[in-house]
Amino acid sequence: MPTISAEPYEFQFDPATTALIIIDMQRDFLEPGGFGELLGNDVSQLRSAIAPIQTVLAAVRAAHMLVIHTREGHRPDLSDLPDAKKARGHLSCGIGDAGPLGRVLIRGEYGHDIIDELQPLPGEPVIDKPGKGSFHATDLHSILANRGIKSLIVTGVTTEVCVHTTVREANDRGYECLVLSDGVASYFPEFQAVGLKMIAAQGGIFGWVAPSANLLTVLQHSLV
Ligand code: TIU
Repeated sequence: MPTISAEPYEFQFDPATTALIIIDMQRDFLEPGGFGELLGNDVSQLRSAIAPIQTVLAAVRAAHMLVIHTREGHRPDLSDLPDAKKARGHLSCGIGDAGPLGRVLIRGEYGHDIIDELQPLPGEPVIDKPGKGSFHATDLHSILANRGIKSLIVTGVTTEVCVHTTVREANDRGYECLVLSDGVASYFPEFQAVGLKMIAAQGGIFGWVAPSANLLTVLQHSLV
């Protein structure tokens, strides 16, 4: 079984039962004018995750492993948008409103889609999720179960919001999660650091953490 050097101890996985999940690498979070910037964030903070995810994505595709993409967003009629989420932050331009990248966080809009660098290939499932977690109100668990997936390699944004929520949901559903420390990013450097610590602390209370290089070394060897 391939074994990756990780915190708090080695992560063992079978590529046939492991999926890469790329969480919410959308223009709305990474590009100026999107939801992330409208919330008051410096969106340039998230760009560090792009290159590591690109490299991992290529290696995982070459290993014929399952790749899952997620996008946070809502139906154009806002029927899946809780009042509490719409109201949060008292934004003058918030979810559903017309913004520089189209209607903010709305499915089908330019800002809602995945950044050019990480566009899905045909056949790779894209999970449209209304919440922060990737399991809530989606068919992700069903798709993973039907493919016999037991472990997740987790990347995307933001570390302490959608990545954490998804890892916590996955952990309670019995998945083993390896979070790639350079493949996730936060608008807040201190949240990035402590968010990663919180996953691997207490013997791996939510999962494992490792830099993408540790995964790449193992994938390259297991392909030879
Ligand atoms: N605001 C923030 O940090 N994140 C989100 O709203 N969504 C995700 O993390 N995808």
